[in-house]
Amino acid sequence: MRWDIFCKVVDNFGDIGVCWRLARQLAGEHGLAVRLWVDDLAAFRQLCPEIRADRSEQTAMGVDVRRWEQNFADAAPGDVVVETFACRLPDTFESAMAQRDPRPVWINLDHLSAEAWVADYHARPSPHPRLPLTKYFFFPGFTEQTGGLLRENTLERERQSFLATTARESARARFLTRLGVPDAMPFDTDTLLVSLFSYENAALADLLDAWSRGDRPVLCLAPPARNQPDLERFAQRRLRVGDAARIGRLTLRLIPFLPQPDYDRLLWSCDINFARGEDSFVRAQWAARPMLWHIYAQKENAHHAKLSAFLDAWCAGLPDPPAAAMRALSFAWNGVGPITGELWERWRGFFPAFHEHAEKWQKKLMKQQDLCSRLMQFCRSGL
Ligand code: TRH
Repeated sequence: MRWDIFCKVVDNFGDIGVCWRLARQLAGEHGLAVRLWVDDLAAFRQLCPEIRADRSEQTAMGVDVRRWEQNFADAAPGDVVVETFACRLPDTFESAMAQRDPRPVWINLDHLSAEAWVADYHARPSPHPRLPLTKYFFFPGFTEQTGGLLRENTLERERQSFLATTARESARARFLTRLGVPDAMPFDTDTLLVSLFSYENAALADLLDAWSRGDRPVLCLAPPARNQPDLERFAQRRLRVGDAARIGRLTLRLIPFLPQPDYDRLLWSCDINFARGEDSFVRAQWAARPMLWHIYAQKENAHHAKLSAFLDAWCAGLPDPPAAAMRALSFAWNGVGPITGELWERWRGFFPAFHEHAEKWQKKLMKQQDLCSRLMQFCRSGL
């Protein structure tokens, strides 16, 4: 089968993050011919440094990567066409799809949510207003009734072998050294290693303050992100990649923005991960560590219901006190109420319970079929 995936980078890295992961998996694990159309190769290059932003055609990791130009040149559609996040295909391409025999299976890969309505809308058809084409809405999700989550089939094996030893010469130690994190050694101290990837966040100063005053040292590794002005305001200095600032018991270190597979290694290495958006949020769950989610803000606080639905799912099976602490800190991190030192300490007090629960949650999700396999099954049934 030949697949076409269309990616419009609206903002940030989530659009290309998801598309690139899907494309790589379809090509690498399933041996499919995948053509990935991307309108912003500079953003793509951040996640995959081998991408050349000046090339209109190139191959990366077995994927045929094309720049999606405004004036879209004619191209013959493949057997499956994946439009991502309602990015709207070029008119000429839609016409070519309608003329193809057989017509391609047309999918819109939508956003991830744990809300209950997702199961009802998943895999629903939507006829084209003019052309003899039907688009199917494919919704990622956390249950068997949805499209599932992106997960490579070697992911857990790689994570396990990465964490196999805790000695200085372990893969984790080598990785952190390569990142230029000397202060992460040795690992036998009680320092909490935290990764921080978020949007600008008014609660960040309160959180950093709680860390700097806490009774346990915190080493926070932050790749460049929209929260950098917040970090610099707190550190009272400019921060460049490689810089570290010490404030009380907190060490704040700016690390480079990593290629996608290395970002997984960072998540596997840390005790707590702050993730955001969609793809990093899912990867933090595969890392099986306690995690806090900075959700992408939507109009009229629509994201609050989305956050709540996820917390309901994640906290199921946790006793009430840690579940309440998780909800309180998660909402405060997303702008509902301040983060106080007391709130943070209460959350941290449940850290062992969260760790155990994050492992259970990961195992439970692992038992489900991954998104790529569900998508392929769905498309095969329509061909
Ligand atoms: O970047 P995000 O906020 O992206 C999105 C977009 O805003 C999108 O429009 C919106 O719809 C969606 O959020 C909800 O967050 P996300 O989804 O986590 O994407 C980040 C990607 O960047 C992910 O694939 C992981 C990757 N990444 C790296 O490869 N290296 C890094 O160092 C880091 C920090 C992230």
